[in-house]
Amino acid sequence: MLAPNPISLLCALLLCLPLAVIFTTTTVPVADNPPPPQPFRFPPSPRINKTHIYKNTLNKTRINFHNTTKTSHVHKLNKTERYVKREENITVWDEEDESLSQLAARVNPGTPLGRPKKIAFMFLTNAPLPLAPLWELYFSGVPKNLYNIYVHADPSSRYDSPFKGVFANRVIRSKPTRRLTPTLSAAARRLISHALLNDTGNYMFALLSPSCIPLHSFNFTYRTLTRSRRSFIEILDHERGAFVRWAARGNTTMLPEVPYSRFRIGSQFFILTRQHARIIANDTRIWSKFKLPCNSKVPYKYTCYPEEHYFPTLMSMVDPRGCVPATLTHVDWRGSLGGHPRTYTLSDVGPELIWTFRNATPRYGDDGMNGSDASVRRRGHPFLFARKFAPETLTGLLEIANDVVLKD
Ligand SMILES: *[C@@H]1O[C@H](CO)[C@@H](O)[C@H](O)[C@H]1NC(C)=O
Ligand SMILES: *[C@@H]1O[C@H](CO)[C@@H](O)[C@H](O)[C@H]1NC(C)=O
Ligand SMILES: *[C@@H]1O[C@H](CO)[C@@H](O)[C@H](O)[C@H]1NC(C)=O
Ligand SMILES: *[C@@H]1O[C@H](CO)[C@@H](O)[C@H](O)[C@H]1NC(C)=O
Ligand SMILES: *[C@@H]1O[C@H](CO)[C@@H](O)[C@H](O)[C@H]1NC(C)=O
Ligand SMILES: *[C@@H]1O[C@H](CO)[C@@H](O)[C@H](O)[C@H]1NC(C)=O
Ligand SMILES: *[C@@H]1O[C@H](CO)[C@@H](O)[C@H](O)[C@H]1NC(C)=O
Ligand SMILES: *[C@@H]1O[C@H](CO)[C@@H](O)[C@H](O)[C@H]1NC(C)=O
Ligand SMILES: *[C@@H]1O[C@H](CO)[C@@H](O)[C@H](O)[C@H]1NC(C)=O
Ligand SMILES: CC(=O)N[C@H]1CO[C@H](CO)[C@@H](O)[C@@H]1O
Repeated sequence: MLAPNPISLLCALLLCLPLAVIFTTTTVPVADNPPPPQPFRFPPSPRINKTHIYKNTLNKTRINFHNTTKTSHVHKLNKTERYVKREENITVWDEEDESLSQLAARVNPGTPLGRPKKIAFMFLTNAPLPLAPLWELYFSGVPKNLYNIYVHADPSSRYDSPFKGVFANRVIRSKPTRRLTPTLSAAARRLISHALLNDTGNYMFALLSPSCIPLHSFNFTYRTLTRSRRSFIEILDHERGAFVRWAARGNTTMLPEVPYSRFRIGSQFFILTRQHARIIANDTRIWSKFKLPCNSKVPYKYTCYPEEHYFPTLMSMVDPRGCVPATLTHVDWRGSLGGHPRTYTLSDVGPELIWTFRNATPRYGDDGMNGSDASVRRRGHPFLFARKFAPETLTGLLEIANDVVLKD
């Protein structure tokens, strides 16, 4: 399944996409005593001139869409060669990423008063966005000052046509991404940094994949997110297999920054407040562990999903109460295969499927509260997105878009 056939978009799509959280609640023994949570506060923002560092980054992002896989066209590589090429050392996080990140950490923590808050839609992809026409409908007629779109597009993938419409010129400077490596979390951090630096109006930061669909109108989602002061990020403790995931880089490597008792697991697809986006951009301590490569031996090799570990662990350490510990991106892990959740095909698509997602309730994890808190009783947040939808579902989704998918 990992054979990197650049011709097959579907295959490319599957490759990038995540990843198994094993949703079972078996208790795992706690390894040690957790240190007290780190204090959570911002120093005053220094006045910085970001122009000279930031100016050049968005513009270098233009992907040479037709030339990226040139070598593989000239020499027809066999399967082994393609595999080796894919696995060549790829950059996880370099100095450029780090300076951008540090710059982003210093942006204003608040959005400007008197102007509407914006939602940053951050698409993490290694394929053209097959469901783009549905997203076009989603954004059509929406005032441009209510949202921004950012795309991280793996430059080693092939893109037959450039991103168009609302996605045109929204590709950030991107680097290769691979499953089972920290490159997916690095890409998400890169998106966060860009979104922080690009617009002080960005209030919520939603991570999406090319197989995600919206489940409500833009208006509904906008209202839900701009009224929240908390992030939506799944934070699960005591997941089955957590120890192996934690120990994937060696069973003492994460220490002392990330003791096993502080390790958390959750869906890659989060929606973060500006404050939390800034914390992630500023973090070097916890990232220094999660960006390390995993042990290439079984079983560690196949438990290397830092994008499902780094963000929940960091948020749980710095500000659990600032998080609703659930993802608002619906997914079905029943009958998952090879670390991939259920992928809906054209025959699955219909009004009932959308209604089922809307009636479902998120699974709430660990937010450092005891269950007696009022905010816990008020739970029952709506799913705003769902995955995974195969490219072929587009026609079915467009048919029901106006009457079901985008109608509240
Ligand atoms: C910021 O830096 C750029 C390039 O170094 C310079 O042209 C610009 O004048 C500076 N702006 C401020 C407000 O200092
Ligand atoms: C591909 O690259 C060549 C040079 O390497 C350039 O001349 C050509 O214009 C490029 N094609 C496209 C479509 O960018
Ligand atoms: C692929 O190419 C490599 C080196 O060119 C060669 O050693 C290997 O035997 C080839 N594999 C197959 C399956 O043809
Ligand atoms: C990848 O990096 C390792 C360690 O830095 C090195 O030993 C290896 O030769 C590199 N592989 C390639 C294909 O560059
Ligand atoms: C944000 O991105 C848009 C589109 O690339 C660009 O026009 C705008 O100048 C950027 N804003 C800043 C502050 O970089
Ligand atoms: C969104 O809501 C605004 C006012 O609340 C309305 O003017 C606009 O038509 C709505 N857009 C859609 C697509 O429903
Ligand atoms: C950690 O790894 C070492 C060597 O790989 C092993 O001997 C030890 O039992 C492991 N400890 C735990 C707690 O798994
Ligand atoms: C960034 O992290 C450093 C420690 O690594 C901390 O001293 C500083 O206050 C943080 N800044 C922000 C804006 O969170
Ligand atoms: C949760 O409950 C335990 C005992 O029931 C108590 O010691 C602890 O302080 C509580 N934690 C919070 C965050 O309220
Ligand atoms: C100097 C430069 O190349 N500017 C370009 C940066 O990117 C925007 C949008 O892609 C272009 O409009 C600018 O011309």
